[in-house]
Amino acid sequence: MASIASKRILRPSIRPTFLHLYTAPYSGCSARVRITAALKKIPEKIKMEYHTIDYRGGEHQEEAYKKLNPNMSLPTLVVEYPDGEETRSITITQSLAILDWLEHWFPEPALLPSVNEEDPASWADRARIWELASLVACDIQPPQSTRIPEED
Ligand SMILES: N[C@@H](CCC(=O)N[C@@H](CS)C(=O)NCC(=O)O)C(=O)O
Repeated sequence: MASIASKRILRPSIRPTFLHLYTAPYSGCSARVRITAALKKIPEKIKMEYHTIDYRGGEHQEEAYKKLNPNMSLPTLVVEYPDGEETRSITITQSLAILDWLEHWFPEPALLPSVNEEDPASWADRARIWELASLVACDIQPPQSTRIPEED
């Protein structure tokens, strides 16, 4: 009798095939994604194209970019993957979400220390990285953004 496992229809594995990273030279949020891509040597592992947006010239507020990222912020990552004969894509905004996606698909070298359940110091180490990343991305950078109007 055939086992249940042998009856399972396995899909061919779907993997990302092309990354488009939209960044700007003076954007710190973009820089952390570019630095991560360089650290993980991602352009050597997958086709990748960098698209430089003229942030100071307001290109991130133009319709073409707004369609990609309605928040009109940088960075944005577009991931292409095959689906049968078609090429589909997903779009990821927010630098920390992009870093998390890159960490999953390109785990080496790791951005986050792994947690050893026997070792509370390792719990703290991983949390510390999230604290620092959140401090910059959520507490420090937003007030500096030109998207937030200055008080009169
Ligand atoms: N929390 C967002 C912040 C994105 C953000 O504010 N990016 C800046 C550049 S560092 C931006 O695009 N600002 C647009 C503007 O000021 O109009 C992230 O981490 O991606």
